[in-house]
Formats: sequence, structure tokens, C-alpha cells
Amino acid sequence: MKTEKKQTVCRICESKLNDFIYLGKTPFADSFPKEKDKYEKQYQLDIKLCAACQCLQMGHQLTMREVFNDDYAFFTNASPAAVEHFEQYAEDIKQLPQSKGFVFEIASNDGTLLEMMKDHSSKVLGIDACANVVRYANDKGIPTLHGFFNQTRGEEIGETEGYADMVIANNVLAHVENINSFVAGVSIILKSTGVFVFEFQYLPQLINNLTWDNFYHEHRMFLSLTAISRLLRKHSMAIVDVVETPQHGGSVRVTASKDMGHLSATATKLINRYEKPLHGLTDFKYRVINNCEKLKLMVEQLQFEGKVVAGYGATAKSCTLLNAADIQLEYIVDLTPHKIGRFAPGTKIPIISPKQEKARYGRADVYLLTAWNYADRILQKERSYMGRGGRFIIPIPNPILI
Ligand code: DWN
Repeated sequence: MKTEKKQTVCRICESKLNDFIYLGKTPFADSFPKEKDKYEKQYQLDIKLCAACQCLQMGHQLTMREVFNDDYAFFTNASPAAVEHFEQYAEDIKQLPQSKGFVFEIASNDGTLLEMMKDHSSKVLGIDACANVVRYANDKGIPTLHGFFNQTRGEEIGETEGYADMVIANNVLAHVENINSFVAGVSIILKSTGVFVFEFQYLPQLINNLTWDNFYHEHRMFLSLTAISRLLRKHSMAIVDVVETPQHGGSVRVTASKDMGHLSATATKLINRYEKPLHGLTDFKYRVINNCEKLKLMVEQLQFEGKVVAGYGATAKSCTLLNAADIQLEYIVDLTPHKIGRFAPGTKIPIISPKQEKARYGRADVYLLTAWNYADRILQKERSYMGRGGRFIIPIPNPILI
């Protein structure tokens, strides 16, 4: 039985949360049903604001086991662009002396990043909540524990595996059920001279670039550096460095340590530029409503003209985009073996491979670029399709047909 508790206080500082935007109800974004007629429980997408921490949060709390079940459909190595990103990520963190020691990655997924570190570091270890990716990582020789990470698990692993010189956590801080317990666990397992390196979608970029389709239940929090700084300080850590990355429409990679001395210059610059206060909150809701209406109109106009409109990339974020904007498509084409043959959550749009598409349809007349975070790579790959008159809709921040 799935539970859905209202979240009324901030998950970091316990201040009262304020209403921000309500996007209706959707199923889990990373759960792709195998049958078209399978019942899917739908959950409210109501986003709240903590003014003290300058961050947004999901207004309902779902258990981690519900969200990260063993059928979870995200494999890092399925996205070539994600692999490329982590190749650069690995080169960057190898410059830190701590990378030569014990490197522990939380939510290590299929071990893609740790595999790039294993010949450089004295020891690598991963942990992930989903059994399918854990099996995959262990089978390829990346030692990976199964389960959720929190304060208790940090104590246990510290005792059995030793204390880490570097803890890594990418695209997970915003996902966890209890962010304070998670960071407390990091502080416990991290040596006093260690570094905590983590990447997450940067809230000011989500607002600036209107990447509102990133609001889905696997993401409980949408974080700023103000929020991160307040969170780290509660657990005797502070931001040492910040790097902006283009991942998922705009992310930051933070390096933190137990040296509580100062907030780094780069962090101070970003906070002053974007977070004092958080810009763009007041008209955000109206920008989203306007985006949904324009996008739906554009798709339906093309369909009225007899065009076949398909999705390009069965992304988790497309669950929010398609359900909130009430858009139906002929099919979605995707490369991920785990997703092919299944259906998009909520809309039940069939997901097919490029090979199946070719056999059944040839090519769509127009693709709605639901994997907009890889727009450059995809448009480059599809330039001959476009040369033959094929078109793409870039959905956000303003829908454009190219
Ligand atoms: O939090 C999460 C973020 C960080 O990553 C996870 N919940 C899942 C994932 O989010 P997403 O699914 O919205 O984005 P991805 O992982 O970037 O999804 C890209 C999808 O597009 C993949 O299913 C692969 C597919 N794809 C494709 O079919 N052809 C991608 C490319 C580049 C392509 O050429």
C-alpha cells in the first residue's frame, strides 16, 4: 500500500512551508508500466517553498521504497551523454588528493563513475537502493551495497568498511526521504580530512530556465546553495568549492569539507548573484501555465494538420511535462532497453526503439524533444532527418518548432 503524507515543514530547518505551485496528479515518473491498462496510483504534485532556506520541496512525502523499487528504470550507462559527463567529472575529482584514498559513492547506480575511479583510488565502494542496478554494478566488479543510505547506515559502513577520504553523491540529495539523516551519515563516514562531493539540479537555474518538468516525486527537494550551506553546517561541514555544470538544465557540483572556516568565494558569488533573494519566484507559476498552454496548442495544431507527433526520449521529466500539459503523442522513441516496450506513466504513450519506429512508422513528422537536456547531441545526430524536412519542438522555456 503506497502512503502519501502531507509535508508541512521544511525538511532542512522545519520552518513552515508555503504554497508555491500545484501541477495536478501524476504517477511515479521513473516507473514505466509494462501493460497499457495497468492501474497506476497518482500522487499530487504540489510544490512548496521554504523562505528561510530559499528552496522548494515536494508537498507530499512518499517512502523511499515506494519510489525506488526494484523496477527503477534509470541506468546511468544508458545515456551516452551522462557517461560523457561523468568521464569529465572523474577527471575533475582526481585532482583532489582525497580521490587516491577510499572513495565511497552513495546512489552509485550501475557503477559508471566508480568504474572510472577504481584504478586511481585505493578502494571504491558504492551503495544504491535499487537491486537491479546493484546486481549490474557487482557483476561488472564494482563492489556495491544494496539499501538506502542514512545516519545508521553511515555508522555501520564506517565500522565494517572503514572511513572514507571522499564521499560522492550525485542527483540523490534531492531524492532522499530524510535529508538530515543522510547528511549526518555522510559526516560520520567521512574522515576529518575528507571531502564530500555532490551534484544536484540548481534551483536558480530551474527557475531561470523554467525547467519545471523536473518537478516529479523522485525529487523531494529543489535546492539552492543557501539551503545546502544551512544543511551542511548542521552536520559540521561547509562548502569549499562550487562548479556550475549543464546537467539536467543547470546543476552545481559542490565540494564540502569539515573545515568550517569559510564559505568559498565561488559559493558566495553564486548566492549573491542568484539567491539574495531567489529571483523569479513571483511570476514562475504564470510562466509555467503559459508554457503548458502554448505547448499543447502547438502539438494539437500539428496533429490537426495530420502530422505524426512523437516524443524523443522517455525521460522521467516527460511524465510531468506530458501529464501536466495534457499532451498525447503517437509514441515515444527511446534507446533504453529497460524502457522499450513499456508505456509512459500516466499518458500510457507506447515507448518504442528507433528500429521498431523505422519498421512501423518510418520517422515521425515532428518530435517533441522530451529529452531536451541532450538537445545539442540529439539535433546533431538527427541533422540528416531535419535536412529531409523533419522537425523538433523544443518544449521549454518557450515552445519553439525548429
Ligand atoms: O533524477 C533523475 C535524473 C537526474 O536523471 C532520474 N530520476 C532519472 C534521470 O532523469 P530523466 O530520465 O528525466 O533524464 P535522462 O536520464 O537524461 O533521460 C534521457 C532519456 O532519453 C533516456 O531514457 C535515454 C533517452 N535518449 C534517447 O533515447 N536518445 C537519450 C539520448 C541522448 C538519445 O539520443
